[in-house]
Amino acid sequence: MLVDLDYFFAQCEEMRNSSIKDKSVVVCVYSGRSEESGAVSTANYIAREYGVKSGIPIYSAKKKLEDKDAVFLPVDHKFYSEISKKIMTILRSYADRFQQAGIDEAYLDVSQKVKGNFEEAKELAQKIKKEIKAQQKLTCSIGIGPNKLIAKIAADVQKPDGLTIVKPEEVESFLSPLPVKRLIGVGRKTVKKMENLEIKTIGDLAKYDMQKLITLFGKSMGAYFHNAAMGIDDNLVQERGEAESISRIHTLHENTRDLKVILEEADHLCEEVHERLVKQSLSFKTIGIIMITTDLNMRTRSKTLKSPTNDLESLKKTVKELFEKIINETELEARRVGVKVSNFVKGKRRQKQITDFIGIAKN
Ligand code: DCP
Ligand code: CA
Ligand code: CA
Repeated sequence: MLVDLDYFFAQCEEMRNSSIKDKSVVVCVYSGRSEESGAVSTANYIAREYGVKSGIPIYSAKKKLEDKDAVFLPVDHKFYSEISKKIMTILRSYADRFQQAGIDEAYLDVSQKVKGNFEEAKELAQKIKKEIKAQQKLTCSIGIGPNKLIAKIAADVQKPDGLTIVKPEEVESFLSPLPVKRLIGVGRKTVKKMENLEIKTIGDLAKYDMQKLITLFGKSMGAYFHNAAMGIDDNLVQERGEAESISRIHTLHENTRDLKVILEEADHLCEEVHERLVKQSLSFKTIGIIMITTDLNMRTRSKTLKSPTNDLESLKKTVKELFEKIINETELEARRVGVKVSNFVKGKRRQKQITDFIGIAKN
């Protein structure tokens, strides 16, 4: 799930001084150049009804609220950070895995806690909302989905004080009518570009030919847009300080170009890396090798698989391929060799889908 506090800075101000609750509250970043120069950081929902929102100039917010009962306050980051910290502590206690994603939002992987049951996840979310309300007097909006992408969009569709659950079988019907700008990475320019292609909704995008998207937006963005529109997202709820890759590197007994010697060592390294993966129940999509040659240059090669795996034999096989390649690309001997996996996915994977990434090899 994604938990996002409603109109956060402004709500903190309301909490601190409940007498402003029924007015328009506008939190401002004053630039100091003149009395009114600067921009709106955020506003409560009353002010939003008059068109006041993050990013607009303060003078324009003042104009919109000219004859309304409104309060303009300067940002107080220190105060919001303290509240944020307290809320994050509460949220963390409810999650199997936790990732703060901003001052007022966090991803909670609760899959194990609710045993994959969305009804139970909903109850858990209600409990979380209640606790935040009781402890900090703040409301939040929560989105629940089969992955981070869906959870984030779900949290955004119903605000404030919302709770939106999107079960796996509802992903398509949930996403398809939404405008493409709901997807992370689809900014104003991309919206324009897509509009010219008659792509307005996420459903339009999902139906659009992936190869064409790749031609238009590049390999990685094209594939991302396609997958995102289908509701596919393999990203892990990433605990802070947790490794984004696992690697092992070893100095050879003597410098060599003998593939047999190198692969023997590489196999060991694969086994060590694999052991750590199993312990953390992680699957990976990207496999890399490292070779430090006698000139002390570090050379790397990597390959991204079509779908995640945690299979030792696949790891060894790809590592072998990559070393065969790299050895042919230099005259020098290897001094140290390494194996690295990244692009993690938690636990067992769903069945492969035709829409999965095409394998991409890069250096
Ligand atoms: N913020 C900011 N400038 C922006 C956007 C946000 O200073 N352009 C600050 C103020 C917000 C906080 O970050 O309160 C959190 O941002 P959100 O995007 O989550 O927006 P809000 O919490 O204000 O509103 P919402 O209820 O839509 O989540
Ligand atoms: Ca928010
Ligand atoms: Ca936010």
